[in-house]
Amino acid sequence: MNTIDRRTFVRAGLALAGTGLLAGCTSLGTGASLILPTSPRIGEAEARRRTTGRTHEFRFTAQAAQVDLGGPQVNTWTYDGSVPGREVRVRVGDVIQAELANRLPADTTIHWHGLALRNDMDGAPPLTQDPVAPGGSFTYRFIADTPGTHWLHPHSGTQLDRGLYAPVIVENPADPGGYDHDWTVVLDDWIDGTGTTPDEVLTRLRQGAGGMGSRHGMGGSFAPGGNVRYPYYLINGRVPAAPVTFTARPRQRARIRFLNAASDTAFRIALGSHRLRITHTDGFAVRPVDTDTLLIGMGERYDVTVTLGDGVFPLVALAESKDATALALVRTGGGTPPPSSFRPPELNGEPLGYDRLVPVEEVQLPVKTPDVEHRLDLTGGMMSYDWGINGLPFDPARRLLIREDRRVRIIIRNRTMMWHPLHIHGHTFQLGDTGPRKDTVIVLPGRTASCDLAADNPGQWMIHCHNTYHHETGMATILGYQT
Ligand SMILES: [Cu+2]
Repeated sequence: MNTIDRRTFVRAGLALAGTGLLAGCTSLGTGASLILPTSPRIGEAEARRRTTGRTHEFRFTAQAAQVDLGGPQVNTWTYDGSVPGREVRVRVGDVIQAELANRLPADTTIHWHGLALRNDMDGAPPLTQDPVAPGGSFTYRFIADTPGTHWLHPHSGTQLDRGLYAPVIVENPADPGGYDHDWTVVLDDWIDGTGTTPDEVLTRLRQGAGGMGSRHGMGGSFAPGGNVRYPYYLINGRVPAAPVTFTARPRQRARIRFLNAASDTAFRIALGSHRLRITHTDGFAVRPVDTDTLLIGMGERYDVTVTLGDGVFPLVALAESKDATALALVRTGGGTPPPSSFRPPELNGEPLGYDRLVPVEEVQLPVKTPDVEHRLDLTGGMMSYDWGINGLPFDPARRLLIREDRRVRIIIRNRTMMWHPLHIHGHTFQLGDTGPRKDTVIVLPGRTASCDLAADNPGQWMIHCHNTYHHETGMATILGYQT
């Protein structure tokens, strides 16, 4: 177990709060009293969660390993030697007990992305726990009461851009079902072990334009969707030359859970000769809507159902503005797979916008005037690589202060030339008045996203861009409950 006293980091935070060094319009006053991860309020919130009482035990060993991507062999960091890591699958209300053993040469933790779980299990060091040191371990234990397609990954440096990620499926018995297969499709952009580590990518990005055009260069064009050119794009850890194949029978229905685990790449998705019926985003049900293609930002998830034709079909994820694809195959009959670079015409359709997603009634936040409003301007640029919020890089002493049981509105304005998938920990929000419930939202350049949430999960929570490199260089802040 962790040898460092948990209170060390908590005291450090309190000490800062008393110094008056805090800056910014929403910083802590000297009198502010935060609900910390060690507060009894965290356990009280957990006691209010509905549980089945069933516990599922998992063990994740974070370790270096050589991984076969379907041809390319890469040395990288993994959970238990595989990319993606083993899928966690439980039912809503079950208890997840997961031991993380750290055999990496660096501190790490597990963040449970999409789960509105108890604050001290959120895995965001040093805010919610001390990092787990090399050779150390930490056991996560919490009620998983957020149904849907979620995932887990570290929350340290650029580790997410290695092979450290795994799906977390929280099944909902109330889902209508009506499908024969349940497939998970994990998208990723890959560079680690190909001659450049994610840490080196970060260094070059920080060097700005001077670092561009070098080996595995940062894309010279200012593509709004991402700037790192990756050698490979993967579905379930495989390059297009050696795709995973999902098998079924014609006319069967499949539920496909898409999850974008990439660090700097949005993907446009299509299944050749099929329409996708979207049923959920970020775990929350929407009124079913059909589309040829959808765009999925880093950290986002979409569940779709498809009624399968007869033959072999390419499931293609086009790396947005990067002119490269990831591939899987769906096979229900005979036939020759298309070439690995094939792009189904469905990709040329208009990707479905958030405005066409309507949450089902059960997941809609009741209409309420917000008690508090926070404005987050996303700032910075590609050249200076100075990503931040309200013109400032991340400062652990700064908080967006809120109180329990209030309705909170967070207005995110993108003042940059790139788009950013913003992720809020521990909560889900409703986009606008009637938009979908989500935990990660793409905010396009010059656009604004209004996110309403119920402050029902006390603690200290990260809000950040899910572009690993934007997050690491400063586009992050903290949503802080105070007493
Ligand atoms: Cu960003």
